[in-house]
Amino acid sequence: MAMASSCLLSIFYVLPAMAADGPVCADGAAPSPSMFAPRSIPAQKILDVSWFVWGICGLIFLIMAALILWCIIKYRQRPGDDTEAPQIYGSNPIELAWTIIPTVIVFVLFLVSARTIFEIDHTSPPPGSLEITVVGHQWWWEFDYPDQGFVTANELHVPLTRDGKSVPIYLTLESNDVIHSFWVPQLAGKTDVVPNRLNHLWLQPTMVGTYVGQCAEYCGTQHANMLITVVVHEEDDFNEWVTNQRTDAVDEPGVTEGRNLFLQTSCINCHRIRGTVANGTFAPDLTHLMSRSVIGAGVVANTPENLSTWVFDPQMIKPGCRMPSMKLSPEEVKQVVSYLLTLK
Ligand code: HEC
Ligand SMILES: [Cu+2]
Repeated sequence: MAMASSCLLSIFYVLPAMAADGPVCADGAAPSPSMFAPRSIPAQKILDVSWFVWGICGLIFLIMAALILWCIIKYRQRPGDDTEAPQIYGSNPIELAWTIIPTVIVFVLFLVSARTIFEIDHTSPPPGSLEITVVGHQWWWEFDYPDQGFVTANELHVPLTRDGKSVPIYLTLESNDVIHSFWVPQLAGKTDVVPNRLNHLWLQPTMVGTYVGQCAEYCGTQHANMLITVVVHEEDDFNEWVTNQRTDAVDEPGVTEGRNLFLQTSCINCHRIRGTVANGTFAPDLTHLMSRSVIGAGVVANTPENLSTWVFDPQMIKPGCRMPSMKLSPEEVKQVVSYLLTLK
């Protein structure tokens, strides 16, 4: 039942982040939040077991529907026949059959599901894995790369291979506030993100590309705009991305006013920009803001216009989000945004 409903969900999911001219997979397919197009080892295993369950359930359905139809037709009331049908009380062979056969079927389903669960559930990182901590916040995602020494938001970047070998990605999921759920259907099963608890998720992509997902546990007003983008890179591109993320923000010339405004406003209490005094951890790390394609966890594309609207009043774009309008004048917004645009 749970499996059937999640399949339906994934078919009907609509993601605002999926622009028609957006990124594509290595095989040319547009990102789709469908578990029927797996691009990762655990997602493939989940699909395999779900086909198996669909198959058995489908077969039961066909047999039962055929039997019912046959009974309806064969034993229908004929004209002129008013006699009562024979009343049969109890039949041991029938009772046994409809107890034993379903028990065997359920047992087989149990064994097959349990095997898949054990294959997918890693309580410790598989050898050679890249470890990343995912922190759910109302209503955005924080991605910490402890071994690489940086933090980013909303866009998870991972390599396909390392030294020619496929890399397992081992996520540790934690929440900063309420229960969220991390779900990128093409890459792995849905896993809840629970306060005061560490959950783990293994994914191992099989194809370069961009994958979409979203928070799958109702977590407040902006739950629907808590989207996830996962970018799977070739090894070299990933290393380049990491090298860039590790650097501190550079002081570009020409944006001193905007920079000072940012550093003198309470932006710095919530946001971090490495290499400056801005040290907040309440909100997304902005050190490499412009390396991301979306803002507000996918609510809009990361364009200068959207950034201006956001800095002027984020509530216009994402009502209820945890960033207040900072009451900057249009001139100040322009200056701050020209500074933000240098955070490559
Ligand atoms: C009270 C804390 C707080 C303050 C102060 C604050 N922000 Fe934010 N900001 C947030 C939160 C929380 C988010 C994430 C909102 C979401 O996606 O739901 C955010 C998101 C952003 C984003 C989008 C980042 C991304 O990757 O999605 C930008 C840009 C931004 N803030 C700029 C600013 C600027 C500029 C200032 C100062 C003028 C500022 N913020 C002040 C809390 C704050
Ligand atoms: Cu959520």
